[in-house]
Amino acid sequence: MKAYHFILMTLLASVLLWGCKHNNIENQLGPDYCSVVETPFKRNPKDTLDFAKWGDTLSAKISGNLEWNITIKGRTSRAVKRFSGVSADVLNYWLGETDTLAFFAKDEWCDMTFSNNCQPSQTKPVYLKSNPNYNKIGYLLDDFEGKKLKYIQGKSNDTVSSIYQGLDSLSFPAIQGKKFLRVAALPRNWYVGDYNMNFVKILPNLGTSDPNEVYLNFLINNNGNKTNAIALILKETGKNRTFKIPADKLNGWNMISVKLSDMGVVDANKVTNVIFSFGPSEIGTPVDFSLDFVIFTKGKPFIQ
Ligand SMILES: [Ca+2]
Repeated sequence: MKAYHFILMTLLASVLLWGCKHNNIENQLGPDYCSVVETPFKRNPKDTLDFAKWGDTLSAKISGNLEWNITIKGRTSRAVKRFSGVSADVLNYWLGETDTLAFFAKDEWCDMTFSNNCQPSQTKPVYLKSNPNYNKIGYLLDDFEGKKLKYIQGKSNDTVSSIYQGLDSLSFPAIQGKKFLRVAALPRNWYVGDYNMNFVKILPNLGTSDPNEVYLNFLINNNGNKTNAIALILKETGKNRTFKIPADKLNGWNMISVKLSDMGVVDANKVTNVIFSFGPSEIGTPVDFSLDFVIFTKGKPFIQ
């Protein structure tokens, strides 16, 4: 009986101890335990954000390694960017990236919200004094802003006159800035022409030459035309690396991101040209598409 009592008491004690411990854990997760040590926005009280001279856009300190979230929403653009983490120190540098096909823009008011499990969320309005500097986010080849009307080199004389670039919105409004490249033609042949961007090397601009780390991103719109045939070509020391853009499946503006290694690139730093080559999918059918915001990014696509 004594042994039975001993075992029973031990079990009871274990259950009680586990219960106390369990309550302690619960208390640690509760609102009494965690608190905000340093108010969000205290170190950055300005309500104007200039990406040309950016610093930390939001900082806070919480009393433990707890989950936090920052959400930035553009009132005009409807662009959204979210950051999250688990830490006591929150120090966030926002460069103007977006998680959406909408882009943050100069002269826009945004609402920046900080939330965690400790306190009700806090929101601060922030005015964007400048456009994001995309060369801090990646390596921008072209966004067609500030460009003048220019013909693209075409093969057939009868099509060249109807190919143009840099026009304001037309019937297909821009979603990045105000301008984009539009190619429109009714060609006689399969091949209409190409738009060729040559540039200085990727490595000094992006900090890597690993093709597994480099993505090429671009906005493309088929302008409601299903008979575009567009290929993306990367020139890597004389070799052509080709990706067929699924132009017939596009709907409105789309962002396409391609990892360079998936195109067969061996050394990203040896890529010297990005070429968009275009024509009709059937002879006698039109070509009409728009292109914008061609940017290399490191480690991840521009929009994840
Ligand atoms: Ca643009």
